[in-house]
Amino acid sequence: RPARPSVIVTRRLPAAVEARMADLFDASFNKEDKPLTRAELSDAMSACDVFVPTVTDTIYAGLIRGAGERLRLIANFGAGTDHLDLAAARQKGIVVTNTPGVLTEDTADLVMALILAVPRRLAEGEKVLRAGQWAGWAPTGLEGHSVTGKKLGILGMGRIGRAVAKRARACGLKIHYHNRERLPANVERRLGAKYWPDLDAMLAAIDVLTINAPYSRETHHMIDARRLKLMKSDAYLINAARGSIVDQEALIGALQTGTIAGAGLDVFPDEPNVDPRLLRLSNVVLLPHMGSATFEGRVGMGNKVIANIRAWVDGHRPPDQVLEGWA
Ligand code: 8YV
Repeated sequence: RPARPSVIVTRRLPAAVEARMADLFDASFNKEDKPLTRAELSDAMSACDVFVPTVTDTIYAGLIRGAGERLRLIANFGAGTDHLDLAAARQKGIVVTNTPGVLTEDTADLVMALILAVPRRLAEGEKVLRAGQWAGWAPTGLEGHSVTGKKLGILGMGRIGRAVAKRARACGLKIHYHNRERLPANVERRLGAKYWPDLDAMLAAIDVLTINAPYSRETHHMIDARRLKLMKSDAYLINAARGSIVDQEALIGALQTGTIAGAGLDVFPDEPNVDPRLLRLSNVVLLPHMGSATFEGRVGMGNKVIANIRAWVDGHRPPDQVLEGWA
């Protein structure tokens, strides 16, 4: 392993992170800070020891197979690894790392903000005010729905799901969850969380659903037309995980016809394209994938990338090595 590996980062990172990286490694960054084309990805992956992609780079199996033998580590800047073909990386003996943990609280804050913003119609209210259409206080003006006392269903009870549970509990919501595995009893007690082994049954019982699961073959379109119909007509859906966990066509239909009451979306199946039908709906709050978009979060993610590369250079197992099938 080279003591000073050549590292290619596909985007720009916070200045302090770039400076540290340039100090430690032979690092280069994408001055234009826009997603690389497939051909540019291919060139970059053959010209470095360590490749640092982000969620805007789809690293297909073919790109990994075609990369030069030099590439030994893909140190993803981000927690989700669904844009990387882990099986192909493993086949080639390329180590993959990610940046979990440092974006948990910020992402949970954004989810909590959406859980409050959608039922309370905050985005609609701001739009009215900015448009100069606020005629003054009225007893039933912009009447939303209470959050306190409602049942929150958390789909995916990993780090982010648990951090959402803590916040939601403080806001008076009752915590329900569905997860591949049940949490230990003491964790359930601490979070006051009720486990539902059957997702369908949970969907029928809750008032707000938040999706906090990784995207994979198993979670693709996990929330589809059938499951949306199981939800109460006054229930809300929040998604700050990955757009394709929800069947977007089915969601748009459900929002248009009142199958559910509203949605808060920070992620979309084909980012940055947002279906224009969503833009026309007033019962949705739409955000441009900003769950972990804080200065502290991005510096934390950058430092994790650096720690993973340094461990690899020193011949240790990187702290955030991703195993196939797990994010
Ligand atoms: C990141 C995310 O901003 O970490 C993730 O999985 O979805 C985002 O919070 C993005 O992935 C950076 O690559």
